[in-house]
This record gives sequence, C-alpha cells and structure tokens, in this order.
Amino acid sequence: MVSSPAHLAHDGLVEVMGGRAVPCFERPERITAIEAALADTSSYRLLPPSAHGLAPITAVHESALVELLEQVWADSVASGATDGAAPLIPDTFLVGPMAAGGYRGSGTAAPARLGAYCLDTATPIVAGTYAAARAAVDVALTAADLVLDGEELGYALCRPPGHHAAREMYGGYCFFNNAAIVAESLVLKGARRVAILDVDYHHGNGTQQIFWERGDVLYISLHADPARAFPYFSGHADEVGAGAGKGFNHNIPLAARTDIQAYAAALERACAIVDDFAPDAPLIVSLGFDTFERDPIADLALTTEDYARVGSIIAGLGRPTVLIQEGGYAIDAIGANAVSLLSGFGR
Ligand code: SP5
Ligand code: ZN
Repeated sequence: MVSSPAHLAHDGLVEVMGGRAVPCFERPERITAIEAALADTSSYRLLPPSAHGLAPITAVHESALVELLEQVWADSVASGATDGAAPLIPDTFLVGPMAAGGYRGSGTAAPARLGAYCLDTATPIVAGTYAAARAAVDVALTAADLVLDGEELGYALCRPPGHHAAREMYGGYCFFNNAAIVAESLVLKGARRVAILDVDYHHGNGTQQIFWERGDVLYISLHADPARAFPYFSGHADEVGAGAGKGFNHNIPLAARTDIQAYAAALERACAIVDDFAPDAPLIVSLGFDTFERDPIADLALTTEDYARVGSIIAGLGRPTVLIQEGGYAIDAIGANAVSLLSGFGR
C-alpha cells in the first residue's frame, strides 16, 4: 500500500452542510486509521509515493483548474480574501445564465475563481490543500506502478479523494480525480481497454464526465440513488455515455438501507460487465467505505464483515487490481473495514 503524510496539512476544515457550518467529515484521521489497522496486521508494506509530475494530471484536467488550486490560497492571503485561518469556500456560484453566457473568464478575484470551478460548499481549500492533492495523485500512480511491475494488488491511500472532480471542476471533497488520472495514464502507456469500478457510496460524477465519450475506458458505479443522495444531478441508470462512449458508462443506483444480499447481487452484475469488457490493463477500483451501516453521511447497510465479501467478489474477477481510496467517514470503523476488504483478496 502507498501513502504520503502530505495529506495531513489538508486539515482544519469546515464544510457547509444542511445550512450549517460543521467540522469536515473528510479529515486526516480517515487515512491514519487505515494505516494503523493495516500496520497491526503486519502483512502489508507501506511505501511512499514517487513523484510523477504534472503531465498525468493535465491529461485529464484543464490547466486552469490546476493553476487555480495551486495559486488561490496564496492569492487570497495576499489580497485579504482570507485571514489565513478561515478555509476558502465559494459563496457565489457560476450557474445558469452566468455559466451559459461564458462569464467564467471575467472573474479574477479569488471568490469568483472558486465559484467558477467548485461544485459545492463542502470542499474547503487551506494552505496545504494543493500539496495534498498533488501527493494523492502520486500515491495513486505509484500504486498503479506496483501493479504494472507485477503485484497482484496495489492499495493507494489517497486523500483527498478524487471521483467527484471533473475535467474542470472540483468538489465533493475532491480536487484531482486520482482514479481517472490512473486510467488515462494506463491508456497513454498503450492500454486499449481500461475499466474503473466505483464502489463508493456516492456516484463518481467526475469520472463519468471525464470518460463520457470514451469507448476505451469503462466506468461502472454502484451508488446511492441520486434521487436522494449527493451529487444529486448525476448517477441515474439512463446515463450511458455518448458518442464513442455510448454503452461504456453504467450506473447502478441503490435504495436506502441496501444490505449485503442486494449489494452483492448488484456488484456481481457490475463485475460481469467488467469481465465482458475484457480490460487489457489493471482494474481500477474507486473504493469508498461510506457504504458502511454507520457512516455519518450515508444510508446503506454494509457491515465490517460484509467488506470481505465485497473484496472477494472483486477479487473473483482474477485481475491485477489497483484500489484507490475514495470516501468513508466512520473513522472508528474504517480501519477494520479496510482490513476486512483486503481479507477478501486473500490478504
Ligand atoms: C468522496 C466522497 O465520498 N465525497 C462525498 C461528498 C458528500 N458531500 C456531502 C453531501 C451531503 C450529505 N447529506 C447527508 C445528510 C446526513 N444526515
Ligand atoms: Zn462517497
């Protein structure tokens, strides 16, 4: 498994949820808890990431988004837009006629730049955010390298997560789309069919958008029905891709309190689709533990023991696999859930 301490400085965060400012659910202890639980089992090697540079990021994201994330904190401190203690959260969003009118380029003040690129009010930026997001990408790419070099399984302890980040949008606690960056890097290395299986509680709207018109990257996601759950606007079953990508995007929305019986049936359907697609590169899994029965912001009903079943169904594909950490907010259980999932891979 691969992780970096750079994520620790993406901290001190509040998010606005349900009309209230609350401590962010997406906090550093999520990853330190997984590291501690895996260290206790003493059967995993913890490796640092190697630097992969910006090119894999700009292969899937607009450089304007990258530059915003790199500069906006320092610019905001310099201009007084933040006192240096409060995180940056947009208060004005580029939507509707403003977006349609092509106004994005006209706002140069930090709040305008945030509102032009951010999805929600839950994805604060602080001094350490950009370095953490860059490190998460390196963590993901390094785990993929391990699998390309012959490991059966690589586990990238990415933080911040990635699957809500689109080509030119951040949000949903995500800045760079770690899984999409790995997928595109495999294509650039010569793969002709790459599959991303997303088992986070939420729909990976960013991954879907990035590969919407791509027939060479399959995206298949199991998630809470967007009729009741974030990101609300995408993740419906009739979103199947377009152009060359038509038929290569699959959404499987799930009812509240879905338990392992129904979940396993849906996951087996998803795995059959992956198998039919016959990837010629490692399988990429966007792995969220927010499907857990006690997750504070979610409503599915998987137990710690159930993750072993989830792991074994995915392992049953018999493919080299890169696990990319996405969500999961029950910090007291996330370590045990990760250990359980890995046990399904025979680890
Ligand atoms: C990577 C990831 O898991 N991002 C998730 C972002 C979720 N943002 C919060 C959505 C609002 C949830 N409302 C839940 C009500 C709980 N009582
Ligand atoms: Zn999630």
